[in-house]
Amino acid sequence: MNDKRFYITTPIYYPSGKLHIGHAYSTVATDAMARYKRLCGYDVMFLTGTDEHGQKIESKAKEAGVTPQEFVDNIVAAPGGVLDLWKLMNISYDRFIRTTDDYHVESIQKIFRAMYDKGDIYKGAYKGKYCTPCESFWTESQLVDGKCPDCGREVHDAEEEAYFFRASKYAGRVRDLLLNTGFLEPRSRVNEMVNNFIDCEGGLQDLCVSRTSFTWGVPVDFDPGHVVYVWLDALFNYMTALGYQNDKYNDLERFWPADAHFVGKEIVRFHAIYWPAFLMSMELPLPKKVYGHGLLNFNGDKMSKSKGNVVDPHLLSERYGVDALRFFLLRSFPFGSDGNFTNELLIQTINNDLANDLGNLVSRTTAMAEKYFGGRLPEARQENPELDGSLTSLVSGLRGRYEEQMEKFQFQNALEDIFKVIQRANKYIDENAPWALAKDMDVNGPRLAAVLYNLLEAVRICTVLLTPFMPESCEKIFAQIGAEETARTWDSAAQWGVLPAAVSVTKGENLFPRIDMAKELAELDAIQEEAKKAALPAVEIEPLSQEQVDFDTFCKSDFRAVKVKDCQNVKKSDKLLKFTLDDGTGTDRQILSGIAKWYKPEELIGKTLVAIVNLPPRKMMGQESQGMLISAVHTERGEERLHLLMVDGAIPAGAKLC
Ligand code: ME8
Repeated sequence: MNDKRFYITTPIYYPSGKLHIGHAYSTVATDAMARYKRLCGYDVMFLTGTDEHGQKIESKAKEAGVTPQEFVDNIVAAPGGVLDLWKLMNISYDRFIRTTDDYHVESIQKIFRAMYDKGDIYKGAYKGKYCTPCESFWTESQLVDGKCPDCGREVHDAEEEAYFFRASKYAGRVRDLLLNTGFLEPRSRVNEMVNNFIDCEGGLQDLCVSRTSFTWGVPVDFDPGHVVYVWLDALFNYMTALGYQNDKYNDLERFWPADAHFVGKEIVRFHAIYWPAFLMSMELPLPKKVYGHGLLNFNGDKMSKSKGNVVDPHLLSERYGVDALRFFLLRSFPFGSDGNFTNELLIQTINNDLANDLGNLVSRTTAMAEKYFGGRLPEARQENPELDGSLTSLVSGLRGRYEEQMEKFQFQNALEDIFKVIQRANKYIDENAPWALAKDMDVNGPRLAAVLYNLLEAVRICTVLLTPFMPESCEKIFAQIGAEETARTWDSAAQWGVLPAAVSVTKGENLFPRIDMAKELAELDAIQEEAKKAALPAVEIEPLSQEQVDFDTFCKSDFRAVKVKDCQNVKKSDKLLKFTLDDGTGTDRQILSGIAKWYKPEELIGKTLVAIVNLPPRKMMGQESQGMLISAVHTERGEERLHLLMVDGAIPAGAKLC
């Protein structure tokens, strides 16, 4: 059996809505790492999944009028859901766990009981704020302006019976783990964790690990009414998915402890403090590393559904191809820091790196091999150490440099090393001017063959190393440059001259077409605008007035049915319409109304409207308005809407409305 093993995980996603590009970021990075390790010959276990319990899911399901299980099934397994997205993005996970899977639920119950039996979980009271209408507990810090973050109403002090985990007991060991080992990376996150949560006033607090105010969770089997806190439930997925406390799988011995948990920086706290403390309590080996990657913002702003600025990985994959998107995510942002996603950066990266550098190199090389040698290089080659050395020496150290960066999860640097070679190879074409050599094939044929062979070798080695990032495109490149299986391996990436001397080359499709930046940006902006609008409330109405009006005052307002005899636009005004109205008195009444945005004059002639007729007359654009037409106003997806109040034509002009 292969004794090189590697276990890597992504966070398991909270299926409360559609996944966005930030979610895809963790998973694409984990996938690249898993593929890299497989390339290096490791037996890899790559785990991902979904974290399906908790109050938020319960209330979202309620809003949607479905059961929580139906709600999560719809997001995880339905078309366009999480499983589909990972398939689309070529995520090569080996196992997918859902925390609602029976085996996981049973395992969590056993773990909870074991911690309780050991005395590490005890019963106490959870003190917090309570919102009665929402039946929700909140901590002080969750409140918005001291009010319920869900409904905005007053909250009051309350206590809920709850189980607590003795995190405080493990504070010293966790502190030591963080400060004195390489457990948490990047190192910059270590001090933040220690200072804020362990060395803070009061030290590391015990953690509330059960709730009674909702039911969508793993039930505590020895105390009905309690469900297990969602983070305890979720974190243990990394072990239950290997068979810990269940018979479903039997991979613990082989894969635990995990080699790396990739997680976004905002959930480092759970992975770097509570997760090791739980494992210490269960006397289990600790994972080797937690890596807290940065978050992606959009145009400098946090991505959020309510702002309508979440970037949709389905849409981008469709427009640019999955590989281009995967590549962009890992090429453009250093993994440990936050990144600012912009459409310009995306298109620029695709155009510069993929279309200009890599795409050009592959298409120029294969096109020349076809043009000058009919696709098959002659074996007679004439090397020129002076001219070839700068390319071959750069290529020969590439695998080592790449490996060093990949082992540190520095994907951006690993790609940078590859692209230095690609750029060098493009320069090598210009320096050697194959088109000039081709003018006299009798003399220069062997030299030209050497130039093209060297280029193919450079492309091959870069492609082997790019495979974890762009698996499909690399397959296509291998096919174009005639690289068989043996020329696609990790070992072959450290060897020069693996392609056969008489290699066969076929120029294929253009792998990365250039994108017209201006046109594309305009289209993306339009899509973005639509998304923003869609995120706004469908209908917004003005809150009801709190101020009361006494009956007599109200009765003074004289509302009448008025029939439109004529209606015209007012010169020099794009807002006003001028109405000539029959108000039943026999004398025409003129009213001006700022509704030109919503109505064309001819639509209104003959209609019966409602007007208040005893307002003092006022001048608008030099013309007198004798009253006001009544209309209904509201906002729809951020846009103001107006409808004139129209009444049945059977109501005679002048009829009083009261
Ligand atoms: O946190 N940029 O689930 P989740 C980069 N269920 N990464 C982002 C991101 C962004 N804008 N937004 C989210 C959870 N992520 C828990 C995990 S693990 C036992 C339980 C990342 O769906 C986020 O940091 O809210 C996290 O790593 C992952 O997406 C899942 O987030």
